[in-house]
Amino acid sequence: MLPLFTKQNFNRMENFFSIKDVKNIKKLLSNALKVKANPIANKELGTNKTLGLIFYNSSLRTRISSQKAAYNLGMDVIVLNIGSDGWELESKDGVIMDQGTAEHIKEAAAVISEYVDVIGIRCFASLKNSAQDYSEEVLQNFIKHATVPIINLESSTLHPLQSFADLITIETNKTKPRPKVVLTWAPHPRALPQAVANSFIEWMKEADVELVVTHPKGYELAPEFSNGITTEYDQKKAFEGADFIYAKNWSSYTEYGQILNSDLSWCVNSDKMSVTNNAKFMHCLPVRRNVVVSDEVIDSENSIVIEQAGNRVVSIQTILEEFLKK
Ligand code: SN0
Repeated sequence: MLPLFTKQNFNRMENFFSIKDVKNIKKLLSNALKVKANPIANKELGTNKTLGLIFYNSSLRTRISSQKAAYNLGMDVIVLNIGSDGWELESKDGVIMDQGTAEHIKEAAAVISEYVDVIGIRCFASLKNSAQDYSEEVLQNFIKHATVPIINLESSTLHPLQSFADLITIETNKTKPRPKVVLTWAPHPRALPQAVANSFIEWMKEADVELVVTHPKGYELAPEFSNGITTEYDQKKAFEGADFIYAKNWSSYTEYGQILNSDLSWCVNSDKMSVTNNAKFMHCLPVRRNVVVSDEVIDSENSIVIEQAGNRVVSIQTILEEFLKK
């Protein structure tokens, strides 16, 4: 069976792995605002086309927003939860497969491409080996062996659909042409990936914003993301005059995957918000209340986390349209 369309047919975008796949970010953002204004304007675009969603890890927003976006475009959706429903997949080349993995990504990616027209994949960082995580073995293998476009639903080091939704949220909430956006590290009981923070920085570097990143010492991100950014180690000082506060925990990159600090004084609270320019509060969710952010802040009028999550439909729908438009 031939896929309805193959990667070679696209002159716009081959895959959506990172912001680097976007040819024109301004145009993509303007397309997103159109999708947001009228989500069902292109109800026929995806007729007889299928989106496949593959999850190695848990998901609430990504899973549901991707399905909703596909339905807005008239697409069908097939979901596979690797681990619980599928075979454990091998991602390394040349291994003797006599252990846990039953199938290689080489066959899996090619076979899934026979059934669906676009594949979305979520596979978090292991947080055990930085070289392995930062090589993006799983997503890159899918890109190599699939014959249809691949969409990153959060890989080891990136979460571009989240960052694109964040950009849309900032664009539609800003009250000045060049807002001050602060990405603040916050504590967390578990070691989490750097993906959301890495991607957010990558997208904000391309946006018309003043970006400041604040975190305790030891939480510096990988140089490919942190190079050229403004870092302020004093969290409250970083918050001064901010228009947007974006909170997110990540584990250490330099002491890879470690929790170096669980100091609750980094929790975003009203006292810190009081030095901002009446900043909006953002977080990608899921969020640990009263660890990452106080109830008072997340329940305040300045919190836009729900609208931000709503924009996840807009971001993936805009990307799906890129692939569906001939
Ligand atoms: C993920 C992360 O990358 O930080 C997904 C965010 C979109 N977050 C978590 O795994 C949080 C889980 C927890 O236990 O709070």
